[in-house]
Amino acid sequence: MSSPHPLDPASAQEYLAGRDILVAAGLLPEGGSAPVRFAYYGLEEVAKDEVLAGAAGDRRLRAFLVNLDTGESTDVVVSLTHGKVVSARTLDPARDGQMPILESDFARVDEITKADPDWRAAMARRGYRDLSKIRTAPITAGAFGPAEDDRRRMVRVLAFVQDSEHDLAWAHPIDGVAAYVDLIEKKVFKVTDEFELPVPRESGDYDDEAVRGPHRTTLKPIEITQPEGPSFTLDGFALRWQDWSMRIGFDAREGLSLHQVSLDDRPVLYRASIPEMVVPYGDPKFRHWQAYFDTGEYLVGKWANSLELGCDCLGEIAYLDATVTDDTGQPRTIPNAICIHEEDSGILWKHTDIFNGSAQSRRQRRLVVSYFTTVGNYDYGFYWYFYLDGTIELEVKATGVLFTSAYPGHAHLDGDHTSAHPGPAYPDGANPYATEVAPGLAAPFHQHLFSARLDMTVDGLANAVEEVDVSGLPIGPDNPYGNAIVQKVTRLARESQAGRRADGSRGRTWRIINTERTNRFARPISYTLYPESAPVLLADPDSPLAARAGFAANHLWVTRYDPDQRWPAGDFVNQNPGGAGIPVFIAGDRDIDGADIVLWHTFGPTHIPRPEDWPVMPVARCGFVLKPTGFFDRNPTLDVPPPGPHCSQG
Ligand SMILES: [Cu+2]
Repeated sequence: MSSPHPLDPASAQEYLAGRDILVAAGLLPEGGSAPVRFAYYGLEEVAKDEVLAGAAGDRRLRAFLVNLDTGESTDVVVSLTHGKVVSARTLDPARDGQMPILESDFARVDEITKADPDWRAAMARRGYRDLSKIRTAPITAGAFGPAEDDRRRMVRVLAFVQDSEHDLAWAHPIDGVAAYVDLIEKKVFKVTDEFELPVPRESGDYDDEAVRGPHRTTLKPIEITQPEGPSFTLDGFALRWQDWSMRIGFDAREGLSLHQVSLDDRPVLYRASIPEMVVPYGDPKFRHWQAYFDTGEYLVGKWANSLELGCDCLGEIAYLDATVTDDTGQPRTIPNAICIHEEDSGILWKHTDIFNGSAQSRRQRRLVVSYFTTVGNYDYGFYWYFYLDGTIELEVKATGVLFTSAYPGHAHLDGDHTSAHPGPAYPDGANPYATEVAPGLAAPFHQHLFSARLDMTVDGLANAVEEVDVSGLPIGPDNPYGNAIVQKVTRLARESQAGRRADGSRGRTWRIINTERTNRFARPISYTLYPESAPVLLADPDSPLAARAGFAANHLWVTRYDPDQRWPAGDFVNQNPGGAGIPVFIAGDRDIDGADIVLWHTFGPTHIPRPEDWPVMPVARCGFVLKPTGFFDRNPTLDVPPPGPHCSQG
């Protein structure tokens, strides 16, 4: 095995080698009776100090093992370098939570649910006796009590009807009923059946011409060509473009990661990724538990799409494959999972000077590193942009199909087999927690809250964060006409002070400064984080969900770098009782002024679905921007040539 760079993703050969070590250690019985499966398998990265010192480091893999018969869950780290198990810890589910959902859980849950007499009776009462048309959606359980439920490795199941092979099941939710499935006992241990609403009938099959209409014929071709090829180079996982350089990583849990992002050979980010996201739904009825941590519970990287040239990405594209594993730890390659390309991005700068007659125009360009993943009904694209002027942007594209329920008040939909008994659930015949998106079809209000982990190294390791607000000043002796504009700068000195909210009314930004290096104005070299000012977690701070999504209580957290602090909702998110992740990280209240620091940035939309989001949702964008702020001494793009000789006059 040729030796990889310490930050390269784990290879197929490495996964197999790690598997052999687990077998030899007796942790993975082969061909035997104990069905031990991998809920996660990925690279355990070498610590930063070793990487920066140029050490090869110990190449390690981490495996989350689950015994399907006993539920025993073991967190194992193996060293490939030394060919041995480094650590193995058995989880205490009541304290630690459960391992993530397995791929095979989807089929297992469907089988278990459909075999349950109570659930079948609930379906039959709604007119559904042919279970072959019913699709089950297993939803992670959270921790809502009672304790005897929380002790189980479990999911909750909602059901949909798929009328024909190509029908869109999400258009036909069977509302009011849920099955609670114990994945270890392999049985339904509870069915909640609270109300009945007609199953919405209108087709949502957007591939069906009868639904979408004929394709429009008025779009003329757009072709992107780069006759001399792209301006970037990719050497293994090392990417260079203009003054940017970085390494690309990929993990089954968090998906794409970027490492050692530098500009002009000056470091900016040691590591950037989106290690968690939560999608809490705001319907307090029987589905109050509906909230997915797509990363920690379902593993977004594992569901990465294979991208198609000309469909998903246009132009001169370089692709990287991703290697993940299946439940048995066997490697699986996702071809063309990561897309790298260059895009024109409109005007970079432009001016027509009224005095000297100069008329100049320059084109902005960006390097795009992206991937797309499908988690159940939703699809998410993660697009990192690097611009000529030093700007870094993350854009998340949310698309796919809304998660649906039934909307009350459409008794006329009551067809041949369903009767409406919403009872006290919706006394007014309206649902204040959802939008009606098709007749009798509801899309509950929800949030998509992402956590970006930004391990900053702005021109070096000694960094600090300043919160910068802008405001006017009242009329006074120094401001007689009341026009003054000032910045209020607050240094975040300790972790306890650094849980912060965005504030659009003050133009609030966070400046990551180097505490040792200054620019030609004797000001700190810095980068500024520009947040969007969307709501943070709307669930009550005393709610069971808020306890498990501590990171989502604020837009910003700043912690001192610790190689073990990787996951903002904790290492084991599924059925975690709460308090893990960020609340633990900041409990030591460490000094973050002039230190090696990590920013954790919460962002994402609160989604009030629109009728236009149905039956498939046009991309909704969210993200953040990082801009150099005194990192350079002037506009670093004066040397960008005009796009053509006719674009430069005077
Ligand atoms: Cu949404």
